[in-house]
Amino acid sequence: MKIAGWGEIKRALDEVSILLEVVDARFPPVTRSEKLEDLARKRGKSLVIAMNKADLVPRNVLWRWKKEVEKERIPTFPVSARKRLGTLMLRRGLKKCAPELPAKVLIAGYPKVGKSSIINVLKGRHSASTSSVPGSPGYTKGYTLYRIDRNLYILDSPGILPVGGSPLERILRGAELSYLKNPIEAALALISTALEFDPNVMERTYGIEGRNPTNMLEELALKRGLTFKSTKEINISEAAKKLISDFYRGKFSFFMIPQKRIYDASP
Ligand SMILES: Nc1nc2c(ncn2[C@@H]2O[C@H](COP(=O)(O)OP(=O)(O)O)[C@@H](O)[C@H]2O)c(=O)[nH]1
Ligand SMILES: [Mg+2]
Repeated sequence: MKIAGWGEIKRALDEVSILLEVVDARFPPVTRSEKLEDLARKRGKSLVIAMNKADLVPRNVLWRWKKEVEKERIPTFPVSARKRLGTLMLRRGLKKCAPELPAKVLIAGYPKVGKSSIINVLKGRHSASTSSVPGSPGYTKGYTLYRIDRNLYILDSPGILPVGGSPLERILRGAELSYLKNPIEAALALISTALEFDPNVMERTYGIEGRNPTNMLEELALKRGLTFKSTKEINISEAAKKLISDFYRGKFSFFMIPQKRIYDASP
């Protein structure tokens, strides 16, 4: 998928009155983009956060995150596009934040947070099919404007936010596997952070016990028969990729809790 340039995002922001930032409810602080939020703020746009994948986080933790983010006076809505939960509240919240109606909203966020899924739920089965933005001069090519109802329109960007940060942050932000320079380092960071928030996650997912991420990754390679053909030595790099792709598919999952040391921001 194409990476959106910041210039393109700025032009899209100029077309709307609200930015709907979609974050992952399991890792709200890591999946917020400070740069994106700053751009909206500087342009005087309202910011609303949707914490998607709320089905993967216990309700009390969701409410604690919501309270935490709302300390910054940012309206925050836990939603689950998959379970169709919270989307009515989100729709109402967006209209409440609108300086005038009908309102246009730019939806943005890191890859795989569920932007497309949210649009699908919001526009509903019976709504008109998607249309390209008609030749209005300011619009960036490839953007699609969805009509949610007579007072609400959502603008979707064809590109994804550039993913940066530490190897762990890149994974939590949904970077493509091929963009990870060192999958082993990234997988080890993922395991140790996951264990910190959920000591049983490796046992539950793979039946692997222990506390040492390196040993656990080796055991995963052994269990899955991931070895080099020639030498029969275990292939840790393949085990790392397997773990990361399991994480992307939701097979390996955990969530963060406010106030605990949030994550290891190692380079
Ligand atoms: N568990 C869960 N998974 C979701 C939810 N919303 C989206 N997903 C999954 O997350 C992945 C990325 O979703 P997508 O809408 O394509 O994300 P986008 O890249 O931000 O547009 C897909 O596999 C979805 O099925 C949700 O509310 N809960
Ligand atoms: Mg999408």
